[in-house]
Amino acid sequence: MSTSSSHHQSPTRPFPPGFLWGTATASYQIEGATLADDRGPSIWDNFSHTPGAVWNGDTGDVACDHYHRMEEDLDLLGELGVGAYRFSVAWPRVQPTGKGPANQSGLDFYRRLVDGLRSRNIEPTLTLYHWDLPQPLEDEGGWCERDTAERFADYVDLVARALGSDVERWITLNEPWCSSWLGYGAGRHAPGLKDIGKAAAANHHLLLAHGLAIPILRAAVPSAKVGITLNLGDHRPGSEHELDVAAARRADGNLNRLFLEPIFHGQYPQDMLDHYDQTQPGFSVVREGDLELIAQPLDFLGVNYYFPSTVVDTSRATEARLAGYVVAESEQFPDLRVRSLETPGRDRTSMNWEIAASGLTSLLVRIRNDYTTLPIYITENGAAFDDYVDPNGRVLDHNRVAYLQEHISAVHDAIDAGVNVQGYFVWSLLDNFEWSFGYSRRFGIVWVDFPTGDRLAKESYHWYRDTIRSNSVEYATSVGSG
Ligand code: IFM
Repeated sequence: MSTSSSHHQSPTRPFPPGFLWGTATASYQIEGATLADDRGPSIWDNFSHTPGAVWNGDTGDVACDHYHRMEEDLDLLGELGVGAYRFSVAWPRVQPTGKGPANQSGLDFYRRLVDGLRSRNIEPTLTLYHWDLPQPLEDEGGWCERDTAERFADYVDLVARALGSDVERWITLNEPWCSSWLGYGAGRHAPGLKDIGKAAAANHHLLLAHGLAIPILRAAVPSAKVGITLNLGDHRPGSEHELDVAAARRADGNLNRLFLEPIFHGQYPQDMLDHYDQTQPGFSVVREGDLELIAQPLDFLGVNYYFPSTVVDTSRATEARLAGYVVAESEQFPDLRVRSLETPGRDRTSMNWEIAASGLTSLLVRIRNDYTTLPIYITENGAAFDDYVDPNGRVLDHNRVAYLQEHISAVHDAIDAGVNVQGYFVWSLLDNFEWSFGYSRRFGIVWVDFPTGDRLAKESYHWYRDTIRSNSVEYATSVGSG
């Protein structure tokens, strides 16, 4: 592509040798073929077919049809030159009802994918759960029930035995905060419940599932590198007022500390336990010994970062408006008396997420200072923009290139500060099903023409290929890094 060389004229910052570059996707968002080869229904099939749940009534029925176009997608990865590819396995392909023996044709699909990656020298990074819970398990209470964690452990055993040492890195869960708090608390994700007590119970049972899976993975695949991927954020108070500082602490407690503290310190944060004390079942589902399971040693931490948040206490919304902010409802934290602020004029993505790469650096430094010195992989980072194919048949997504450059540079800042970051995965390889936003938000570095499924590499794909080749990034000087 003609534009690619011009990106590398400014001074560059080399990454350590062996730094792992990758891209990420997830099963329900790209595969389609939801009825193929005896796959069972998942909570996202049900939810997306519920009128009003997803923008435009979009579903994952066809998605990017990756199930049938895997070879083409493998070639895109090969030409990109990534060292690793992060994908997820759909539990209902492996166990159509969430229980019982493996469905061999489901496992065969992932075997072909793993072999296709290895033959291109791309390390498979496998996420075991990226939100597509088998619907029959939800019918029995889903993540509110302890039994679902036990069922997850059985499923992990089947996948680990089938794919074993051909998979380098294993990620137990993707973003358990979304599964629990968006799925059972805010009702914005499957299964669409709005029950804070259930969300808290789901939070714990997801972490328990992670804890139960670790020894199973280690037994089945002694060489396995095991980790978990969390979506973490950087919460800033909108003012120095004590109520706003406390609101930022509550948001941080819910999104970050409810996951980081049990995993790395073997305990739930007391302020959050106090906050959810009256909700039922809430954290009363925690049993003796659970936290020891959850806090078992890991080999790495996966961090997904997209945007920072500025928040105030609900009672201080008027003051925030007077200070020039736009005050938004905070659907993410329905019970926390928190409002999100938007600073007019700040660059935002088409998700309306503020662009501020410095939040990634400060988050990584904080993880190192407060939680762990384990290797960190940025298992997702990227941006949705209103892309289009221009009359010359190209997608010139300069805004995505700028976003990626700033954030990769922010990763470099963290490495310079001594944080042990060993890899970075762009979300996403392909435009795909963006959950409740359907196909209206494009995160890919490859354009997908829905519904024909044709792929077209965007400018950001070529830019990322050059970045991987040079193992370096330009100094970020542009907007949005404040
Ligand atoms: O598309 C999602 C992904 O499934 C999980 N992390 C955030 C992405 C963008 O919203």
